[in-house]
Amino acid sequence: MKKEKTTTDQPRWADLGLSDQKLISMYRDMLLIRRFEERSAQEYGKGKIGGFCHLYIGQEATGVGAIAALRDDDFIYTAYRDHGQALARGMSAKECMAELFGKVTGVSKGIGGSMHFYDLSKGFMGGWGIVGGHPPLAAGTAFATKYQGRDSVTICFMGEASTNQGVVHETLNMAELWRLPVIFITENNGYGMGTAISRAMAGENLYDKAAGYLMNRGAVNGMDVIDMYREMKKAIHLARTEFRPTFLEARTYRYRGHSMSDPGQYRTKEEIEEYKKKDPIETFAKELLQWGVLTEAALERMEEEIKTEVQEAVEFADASPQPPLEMLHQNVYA
Ligand SMILES: Cc1ncc(C[n+]2csc(CCOP(=O)(O)OP(=O)(O)O)c2C)c(N)n1
Repeated sequence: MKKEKTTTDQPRWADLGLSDQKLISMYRDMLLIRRFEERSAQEYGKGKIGGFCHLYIGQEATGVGAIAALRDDDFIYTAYRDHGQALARGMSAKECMAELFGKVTGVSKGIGGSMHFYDLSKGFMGGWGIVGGHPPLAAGTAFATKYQGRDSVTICFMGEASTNQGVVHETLNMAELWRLPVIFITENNGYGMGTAISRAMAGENLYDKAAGYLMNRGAVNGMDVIDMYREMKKAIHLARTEFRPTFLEARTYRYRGHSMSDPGQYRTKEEIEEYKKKDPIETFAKELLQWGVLTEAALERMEEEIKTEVQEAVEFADASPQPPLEMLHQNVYA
């Protein structure tokens, strides 16, 4: 039922200055990611997509809420579960699907594939496959922008398992010591491949790991796009105005396997169903309807538009050429 907007009864985002248009675009981004990824799974099954393919389904609010809080001149690093964040940053469904298909029209010219989306023009610095390998690069970019006297911020998504890597700790230490404008967003989806975090990590709260470096830190509900946006706005403000880094633990969940070849024997169907009850897209749709930001008809229209967008992306990817043979020797060091 639609709620009347009164001064005493306000949506929980009332203090964030989010226009209806922005709220709708955040919702649309999450829905596009979900439909894009569902279709990617189908195309993988048909053999159109090869190699690794890690889906983001369930985690959409984390990427969208964080990226919606950025400026165009900010930078993003992420791990291999990168399709959703690329779409949230405005990389087109066509170019993203073409990359998955290994085609030259893809975001990385078809030579990166699922784990290595990249677009410098959007400050999207990849798509990295080595667990814990990219946080030092993100700190490097933050160092560079500070050195250049710019007020850009760099954000770095990583999985919770990466925080067991020594290099991540070296990076946290230096980020705090050097006051770098970087935000480490650890997407705690509960599992590193088939290993539950409780079996691999000492301690209760992941964000405690940043305590040793006295870094600004905390946890956020990563299944909630508004909570994510709110916490990111605070962290971005600190980074932009005071060069203070933040370690944010986004508590989320992935519905699908670690990658396409995961039998999923390490968790129960019941557990997955419990999380689906808190689905970030469905819960946000309900709220937007309640507050009259969207109507049922608008939601249906959006669903149709996205269906077409994803279908056109697949057709584009399918019809695009493979990278030419001469590219084999380009962009290699030796
Ligand atoms: C240094 C390194 N060790 C092991 C692997 C193999 N590996 C790939 S993904 C993964 C699990 C990482 O889990 P997490 O960081 O929590 O990210 P999630 O998959 O949950 O998004 C592992 C161990 C790797 N890619 N790099």
